[in-house]
Amino acid sequence: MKLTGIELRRVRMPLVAPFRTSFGTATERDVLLVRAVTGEAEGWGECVAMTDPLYSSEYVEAAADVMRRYLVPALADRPPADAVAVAPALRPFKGHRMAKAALETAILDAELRETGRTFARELGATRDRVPCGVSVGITDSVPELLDTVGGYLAEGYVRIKLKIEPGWDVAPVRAVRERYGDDVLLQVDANTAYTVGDASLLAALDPFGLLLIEQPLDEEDILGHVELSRRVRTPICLDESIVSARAAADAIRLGACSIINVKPGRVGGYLESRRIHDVCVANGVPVWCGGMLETGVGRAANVALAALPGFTLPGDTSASDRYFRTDLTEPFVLEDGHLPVPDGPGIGVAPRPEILAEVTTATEWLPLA
Ligand code: NPQ
Ligand code: MG
Repeated sequence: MKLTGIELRRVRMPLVAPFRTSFGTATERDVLLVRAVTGEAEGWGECVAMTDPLYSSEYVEAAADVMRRYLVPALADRPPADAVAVAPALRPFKGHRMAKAALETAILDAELRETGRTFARELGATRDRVPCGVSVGITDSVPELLDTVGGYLAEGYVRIKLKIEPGWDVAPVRAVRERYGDDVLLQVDANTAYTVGDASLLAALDPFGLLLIEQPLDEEDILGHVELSRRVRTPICLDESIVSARAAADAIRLGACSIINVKPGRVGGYLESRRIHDVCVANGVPVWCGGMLETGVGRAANVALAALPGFTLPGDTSASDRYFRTDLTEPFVLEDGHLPVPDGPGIGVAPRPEILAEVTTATEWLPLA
């Protein structure tokens, strides 16, 4: 594989509806796409950083900056023989995992396309479709939430995740259980909005039979999660805290969580995601694939990852129309609550040129040779 250059492409994708979490409300997705060009192919990666550093410290402008200032020049100095060589080449630069993940993914996609291999097979996928959940934002009222949840259940989603925050937790969970019953697979995500002092409040969710409580406390509060795990019966799942396979192994060993959400951007890529999967399987910890409101580019790769055998819980790998009226790629459509794992070379999809042109706000070419 010989890389000739990297293109950074900023696109603006309006969301079908505002998405509110404990850290803010998003009305559009500001996406940084990476296109890796080799002599024989091109590959795509989607950087999942948000416009603002509200989910984690990363944000789109910083990701573009670190790529052009440090990461791409490092690859130019020491051209990677393949995608496996990318992470070691970028290791001197601390953090910026979402930026590194997007670069590695684009290069891996290009490499696999050159040789006709699929992302799913390369990662070790064992299924050709994956069950899908949906993440439901905070709404202005409980009736509005019930309508939204009812719509998703009617579409066939096999699991509902409610975003929660102090003041919007027990009441919406109770309302969904009363209206839709105890058989609905239901979980909640706090995006770090609570403190360990809220343990009894979170224990009040125990009677509702939730699959898990996701990231209740600050991302650095590992011992707080250990303490909370002892005081709450519902399984604790970590998202923001799990930034690497080492962080996953430590959190499991300490008893901070009993379930892990894997987001490839958060952990620096799909190869590190596979290592987290392997750590979880070795420890008997269920793992599932999170989501960052990806376009079809990021979604395709996530669906391939979610097809690995340790992904035993439905992911946030929703259909394209959960977020976008028009996706960049051919849309992912829910079939019987599942999405098909792409079977074409690489990630198996690519942006549709006319749509890409319409939503692009900036492009930049970074030559490598
Ligand atoms: C989570 N995602 O699991 C995230 C967080 C999240 C699907 O719930 C713009 C871009 C808005 C990324 C809102 C889901 C976002 C975002 C929430 C990520 O914690
Ligand atoms: Mg989360």
